[in-house]
Amino acid sequence: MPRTLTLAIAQSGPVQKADSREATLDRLCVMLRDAAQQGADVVVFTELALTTFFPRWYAEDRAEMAHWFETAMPNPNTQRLFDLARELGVGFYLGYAEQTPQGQHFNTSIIVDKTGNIIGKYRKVHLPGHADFDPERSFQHLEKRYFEPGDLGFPVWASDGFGVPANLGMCICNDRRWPETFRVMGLQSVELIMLGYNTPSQNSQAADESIELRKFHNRLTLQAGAYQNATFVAAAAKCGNEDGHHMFAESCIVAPTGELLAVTKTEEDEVILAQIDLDDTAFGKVSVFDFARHRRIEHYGLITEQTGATPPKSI
Ligand code: ING
Repeated sequence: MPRTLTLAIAQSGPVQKADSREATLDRLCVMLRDAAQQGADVVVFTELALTTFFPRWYAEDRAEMAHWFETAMPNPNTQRLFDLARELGVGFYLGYAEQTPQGQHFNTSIIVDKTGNIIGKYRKVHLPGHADFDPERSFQHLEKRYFEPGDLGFPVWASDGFGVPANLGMCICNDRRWPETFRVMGLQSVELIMLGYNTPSQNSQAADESIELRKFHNRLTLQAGAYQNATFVAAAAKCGNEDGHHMFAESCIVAPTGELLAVTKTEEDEVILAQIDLDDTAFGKVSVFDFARHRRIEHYGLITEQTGATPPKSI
């Protein structure tokens, strides 16, 4: 019995610093409705989908950034997204800035099933950039200033919350650059990894790095992660020009073979869809990436024994 799903990406165009949460929520609801009308079972929104990418802005006092964070989820502003999704019978992935009751701050995402229940939560583990103002950079990337590293690991949920039994995983943006992200979920038999990203078109430390190279790195990481773990990957960008800072798009849905199934064409709010069969993840998991048969963990110790690279042993 095939396990088909209609998977949608809801790519967000730019969200300006001055844009209200309400206006941004309106845009997400429009895309949710559009995706549902095209038959979507699940919609993947982006990283920090409710606000501008505020880690580009420096604040000496972190308390000045508090208004970018959600202290509850759902909350009075986002409840209507949950209600609409339940009414339309669509599940979704949503990225947002989380402030916990204990006062911790995370770059967070959730999976919500078709009845509006939160299946799972993920907190971004790999925080790029820096914690202090860096005058050497052409722009700031202060995720290490405003967020703590995620403390939930890389869970995978066995759920039929999207209408068919599926092993669901999540990550966020920079996580996709680290193969460990995908492999830890691959070792939990993940079949669909959802993520959002806000990726600047420029390298703040290397002005000569082309946007084409940065877009290549995006596809490379997503396609490799999908192929090497025999899983679907769905990645939703926030893109376009936010207050003079450009981020590229190319949101995409990747097959377990690593092939691109759908890619966005604009740098605006855009919905793309693909009909997928989660059973298509099975062949890779029992052949080239049959981990139990092929992996040799006795040789992998360095991956978790050390954090940074060390010089090679001298012969
Ligand atoms: N953004 C970027 C990303 O990982 C980045 C930061 C870009 C890091 C390019 C390294 C190279 O896509 C976020 N939000 O992580």
